[in-house]
Amino acid sequence: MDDLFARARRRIPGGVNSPVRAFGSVGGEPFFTARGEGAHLVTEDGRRLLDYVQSWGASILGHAHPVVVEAVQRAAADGTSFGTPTRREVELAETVADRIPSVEKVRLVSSGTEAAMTAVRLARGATGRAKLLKFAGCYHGHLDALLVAAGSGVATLGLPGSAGVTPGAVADTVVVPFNDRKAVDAALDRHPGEFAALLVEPVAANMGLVPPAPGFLEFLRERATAHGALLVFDEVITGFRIGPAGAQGRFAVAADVSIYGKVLGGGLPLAALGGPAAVMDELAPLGPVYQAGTLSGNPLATAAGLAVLGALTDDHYAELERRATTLTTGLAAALADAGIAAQAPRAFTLAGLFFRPDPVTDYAEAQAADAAAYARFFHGMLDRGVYLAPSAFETMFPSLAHTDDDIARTIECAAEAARDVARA
Ligand code: KE4
Repeated sequence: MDDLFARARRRIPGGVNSPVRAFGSVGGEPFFTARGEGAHLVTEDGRRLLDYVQSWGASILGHAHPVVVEAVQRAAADGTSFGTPTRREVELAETVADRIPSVEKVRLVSSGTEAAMTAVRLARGATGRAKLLKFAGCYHGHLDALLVAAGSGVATLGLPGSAGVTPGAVADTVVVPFNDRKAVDAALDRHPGEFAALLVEPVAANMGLVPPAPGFLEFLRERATAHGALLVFDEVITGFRIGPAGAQGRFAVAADVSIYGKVLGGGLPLAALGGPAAVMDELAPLGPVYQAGTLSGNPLATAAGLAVLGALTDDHYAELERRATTLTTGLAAALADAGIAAQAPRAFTLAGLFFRPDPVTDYAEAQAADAAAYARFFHGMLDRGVYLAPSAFETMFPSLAHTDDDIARTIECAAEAARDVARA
């Protein structure tokens, strides 16, 4: 078989089109996927892997689900992009607004980064303020202003931020620890009246999985209102994933601007930001905050997104939560039985894994977890046909295609892989 990775490295930096795919923090070379089948990936070298990455959370029904494939095939037959308004953009915006009480209007874009970048500019334009408060370990895409103490690929590669991000680009970005109320108050008090936005992943999933402490989101809601800043929930992962109305539904906390992606696009390049009309109407062409995109609201992506949202019922979320519970309970037991200090947190339908003796509440604690043990466990599982994220700073996404047998097999593999880790 031709060496795809060697060819890739000759023509693509690092051989990948997104750094976290490169296996940099777990070692070894990435496999190449030929196709997806429900809960599985089929690799170019013929392996069939049980996939808990599910395109980093973009797939919730499982890969190549018929309703998505048929919707995209039908849409493609009519053309791939028009650069004009289309019916499905209206239908998708209406669907999001119907499900998220705080969202009256929606702007569709092509990636989570683009949605976050637009949300930052919108918050600054709407408030006339410059400062941004973000949380260490949260990741909002690779926009300059938020590439400080970011999670996901930035954390995976151990980068302080990124070369090319100028001090000026982050001069107005204040970073505090997740779940740290005192640090939030200190930042707000240090810069009274200057914050345009408080940005947060309502359930942090890019430093590993770290749920908000009880009352933390309500605290951020109250402080944002008190200080005249917009509360921006980055729900690219949690949106339509942890419940029908994402984190805002689960925690009953309304954001001023909400960011969506992944599930919303059904695996196609689509993301969105939404909020009250009074805020969203600041966006061009109505308002002075410019934003644009050739492929925004792409007809194939809106077809996929509508197909996925149309297929999801409340019962499906209950089922996903049951599977995540079985998975995390089983993983915790398997690792404990092998005498390994590990945590397997769950946030509704999301599952996490940290190699450390006690629960993780912020980025510093996530960074203190045993990344080498994670890497050994990752390979032990991959060798047994189970694909976890190739980074300790990500999350597991059981899909509706993962059967009880799949999860039982995962736990069996974990017990064996845990013994490998213990022996190392
Ligand atoms: P994209 O620009 O990658 O579509 O979305 C950026 C983004 C924004 N907000 C949150 C909460 C996110 O998790 C992401 C992207 N997630 C990572 C994985 N956790 C993408 C994987 C990658 O970078 O390849």
